[in-house]
Amino acid sequence: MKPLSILFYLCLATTAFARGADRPNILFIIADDQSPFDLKVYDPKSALDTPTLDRLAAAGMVFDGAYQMGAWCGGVCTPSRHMIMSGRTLWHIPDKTKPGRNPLSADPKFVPTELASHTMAAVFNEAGYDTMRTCKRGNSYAAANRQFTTVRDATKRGETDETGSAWHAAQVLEYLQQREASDDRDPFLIYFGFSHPHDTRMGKPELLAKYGAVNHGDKNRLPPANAKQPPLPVNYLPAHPFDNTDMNVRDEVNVSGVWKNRDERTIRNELGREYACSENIDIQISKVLEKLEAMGELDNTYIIYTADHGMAIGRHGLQGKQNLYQHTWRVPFIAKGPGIKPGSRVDGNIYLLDVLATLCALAGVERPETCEGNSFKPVLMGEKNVVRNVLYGGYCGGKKPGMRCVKQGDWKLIRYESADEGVSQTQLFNLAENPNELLIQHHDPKVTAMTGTNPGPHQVNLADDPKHARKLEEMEQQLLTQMRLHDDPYRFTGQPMDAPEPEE
Ligand SMILES: [Ca+2]
Ligand SMILES: [Ca+2]
Repeated sequence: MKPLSILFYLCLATTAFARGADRPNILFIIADDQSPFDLKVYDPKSALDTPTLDRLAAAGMVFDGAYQMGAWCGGVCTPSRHMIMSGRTLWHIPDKTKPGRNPLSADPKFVPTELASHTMAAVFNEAGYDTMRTCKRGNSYAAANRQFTTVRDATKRGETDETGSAWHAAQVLEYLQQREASDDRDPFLIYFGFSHPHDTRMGKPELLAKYGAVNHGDKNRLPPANAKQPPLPVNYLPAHPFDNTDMNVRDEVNVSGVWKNRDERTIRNELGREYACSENIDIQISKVLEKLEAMGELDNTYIIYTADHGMAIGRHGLQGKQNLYQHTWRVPFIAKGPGIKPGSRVDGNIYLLDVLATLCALAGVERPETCEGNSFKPVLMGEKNVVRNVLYGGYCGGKKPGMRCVKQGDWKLIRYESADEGVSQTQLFNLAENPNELLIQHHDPKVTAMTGTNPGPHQVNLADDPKHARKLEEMEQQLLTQMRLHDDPYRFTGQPMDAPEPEE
């Protein structure tokens, strides 16, 4: 290379470095325990008001196919947050306990040692980003969280600004204030997490009143009925029709305000509390977005809104997050930023574990070798609709092998099995025709009288319908393929115990 051209490249490099401020900022917002179907962008009939998220969706892209891959423990948050931080799949992540509840967690063939130094904040620190986080404590990935340069974590589920969601927003606002005061132009990555609407859902009084709910804490009585409460979900059931392998997990039996109750008053009150907490989150997000706008940094910031997993609260007779129905397996996912077409909507077929690879691609940062996710930047840029065709989910926080699901196109298979209890159930749904995964129990006149739904004859579990025997077989095969691909250490009855090389 001639001296002149070296000088030219040096100048270019210096310019690129000086223009570090042009690299996009990232604001990653994550709620704790929120079903996508709570939000108007996913259910226009929902009573929940989230004007900030509605505006974000109108200015950005809404994903109809965003999923979290699952959990090997009842605290679904824990593996979900490990997958987000590391970009690794369900059986390839560590656990906070030893021995890990993921049977592969101690095997370096599956889980790299020193993984934390290749997680989100470590990667962006290395690239010259300023990294900051606020979120709940506990059921998280502590070693990855510590990598953020600024950490303001605390669990805030109270009914006041100091003890609730406003506290998390205050941490971000203070951080931005300091950034402004010091004229810091480095790009930032802010992980803006909330502790709500995870229970205990202590709503603020004015928002509870709006949704007709009370912070119910008396196990010996039911909360008052109130016409302002959100209606029962369309797929509400008074009980789950069978043992799903983890019916006695804490979320199903011991959440304050719900416990084992599935009556209309309890469920509608709890939904009101969930909505009160979620609207408060929306209000807090608006403060941060306004601040970014006032600082002139909003347009150069990629904003992602999501949740660590969905939630049942009465849907299918369940209360918690320990299931693989769409309301719980899916997550809300909205993205806005440079190059993203306003008002766009895609399937995406993404997992939360794809976020790290995507943020790296958006920021022009090299992704760590340990990251297994697919970048969905091509989806954000309008070049593609999906990043994969088949989706896999697993849950085994209770009995083993537990629950698994697979989705391809409109078809979804869920299997439930507990060898000890003799549980063995299979569900097959066509989600285009039965998007709420209605079962025969949803057709009971006592149930339809409560929900006001009028299910069609085909809106049932199709697994035992001989017309769909071939589809069932195809989906069973697809499930096995996905279990092999992801090194799922368990097998269901009828599946070979082999361990072939993962397919390309
Ligand atoms: Ca959670
Ligand atoms: Ca800085």
